[in-house]
Amino acid sequence: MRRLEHVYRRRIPPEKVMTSELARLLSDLSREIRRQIGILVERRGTIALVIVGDQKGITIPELSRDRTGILRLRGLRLIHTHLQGEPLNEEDLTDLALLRLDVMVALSVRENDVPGNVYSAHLLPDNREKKVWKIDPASTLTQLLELDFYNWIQALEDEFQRGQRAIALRGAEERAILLSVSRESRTTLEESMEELKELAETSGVQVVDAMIQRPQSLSSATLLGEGKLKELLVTCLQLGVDLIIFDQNLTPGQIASISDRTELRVIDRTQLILDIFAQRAHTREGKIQVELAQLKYLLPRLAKKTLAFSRLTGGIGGRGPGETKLEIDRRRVRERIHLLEKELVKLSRAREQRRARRSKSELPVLSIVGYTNAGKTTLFNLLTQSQSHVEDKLFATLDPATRRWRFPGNHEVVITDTVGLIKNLPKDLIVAFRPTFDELQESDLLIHLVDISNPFFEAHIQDAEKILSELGLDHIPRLLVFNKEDRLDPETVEAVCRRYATFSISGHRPESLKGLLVAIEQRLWKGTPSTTCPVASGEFLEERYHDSLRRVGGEHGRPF
Ligand SMILES: Nc1nc2c(ncn2[C@@H]2O[C@H](COP(=O)(O)OP(=O)(O)OP(=O)(O)O)[C@@H](O)[C@H]2O)c(=O)[nH]1
Ligand SMILES: [Mg+2]
Repeated sequence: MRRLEHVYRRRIPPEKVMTSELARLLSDLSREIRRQIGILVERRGTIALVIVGDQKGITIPELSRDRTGILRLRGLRLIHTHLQGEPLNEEDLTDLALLRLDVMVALSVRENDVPGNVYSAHLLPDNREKKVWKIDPASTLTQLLELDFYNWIQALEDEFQRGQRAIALRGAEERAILLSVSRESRTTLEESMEELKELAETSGVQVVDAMIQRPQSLSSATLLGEGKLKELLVTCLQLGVDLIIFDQNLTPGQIASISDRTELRVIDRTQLILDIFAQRAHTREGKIQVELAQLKYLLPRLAKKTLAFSRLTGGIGGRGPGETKLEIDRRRVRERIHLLEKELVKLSRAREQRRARRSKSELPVLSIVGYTNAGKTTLFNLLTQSQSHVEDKLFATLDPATRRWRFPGNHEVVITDTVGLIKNLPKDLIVAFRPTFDELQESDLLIHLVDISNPFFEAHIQDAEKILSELGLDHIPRLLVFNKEDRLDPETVEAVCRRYATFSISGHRPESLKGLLVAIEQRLWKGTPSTTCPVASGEFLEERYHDSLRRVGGEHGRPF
């Protein structure tokens, strides 16, 4: 014990990996106790830790996690003994990667007193072959001692940083690697990944890489197997990224174990969507709803006290609506949830009154629903000549807008623009936005708008229908309408419309709305069965429609 303790007093000159005296000492001690012995050495040559293992290996205890933002090598190297002269094994390489060690060295202990082969490996900067580490050929202690360690490690660090810089920085945005791990079909995963990219970009994240993994079996703890986890970490190190966004929703335990193993920040699809909502909520009610959803999502995950969340206080995932930061303390989270819920009840009373006022007027209510980015707000603006915010991003609209609109023949309706739908809409979000969605219950007609130019529009129709029925809205008459017809050739549009027995419009061309106006009028005032499809045929295009289109919006588009 005393001799082992004395190892701490040794010092290695900064320009050397090791000294021959120390190598000899470790080897002798190892042979005597028949156990591996390892030392963790700092850059300046002091010995941070002496570890005694067993015959086959050593276990490195939890290291301090002082990190300063960017991911880099830890500045520690591990030098340890191997009793049988065996080369570096899988566990050694795992430690090298997961702990981001400067270098991993194994010294063979031989019976005849002289240390035998020396094995070493180090991590590699970004490279074309996508290699993670380099295992050096077996060498001798003398060769190892010849290495100018100080300059070698500086050069390696420089190369890492060059690799990180090679990805152009777009402002102060966050950079992330997207990851999808599932047994589903590759096309499904690719489709979903495309959407995740859009979501990430919408929330202001620069996507540096996107990986899809379809393992034979899923590891319940980390989803990814050990080997993939290592690769992921080294890729992050090579690219200078410390944020991973999973396309799958992770359990609290999975988030905890992945981020504990890798020290990366890990967020999942739900958190990303919540983050976008947090950035976009503008009204008081919207902000409260989003914060409530975030806190409810966070609460069970706080039980696992992990880095994942302690690190999230700043950036994505830890962003509350407006400039607020999400609270990390469980008790305070509970109190806050309670407070927000009370406020929501108050606000929903006001909403109730507004709704009562509206229903007294007995005007039919028309709501535009559909997948996010379908063009709902564009159509709403066109019809009501409003200036609601339109953007080629997901979830441009969070706060539903409502306007009164006069139809041809003096009919009046109330039109509502709504929050976009998306597959796997987080449960907490649906609960929080319940009052908003509940308002849709008052609708007399839902216009289900679909972006026909989106390659995945069929899945979008299904996803939207599924959510509508989950929200208990499937009893309301629905009109499926394809939007953005201007983006495809007319034949394709026609074929799709025929298949779905409906028609198409373009929110960018007012003259394309005739069929829609006819259809709405028939549904709302003439009781036409909802299965037939009134395609805008010549006979419908009476003067009054032309007239009404000229007046689209006009003085009738006032807030209601
Ligand atoms: N080419 C073309 N683009 C359209 C059409 N309608 C809308 N867009 C564009 O599609 C994008 C999304 O439009 P929005 O009206 O914000 O879509 P939304 O359904 O309200 O989206 P969220 O509120 O985010 O759910 C914008 O860039 C619009 O300019 C159309 O008919 N043709
Ligand atoms: Mg919108």
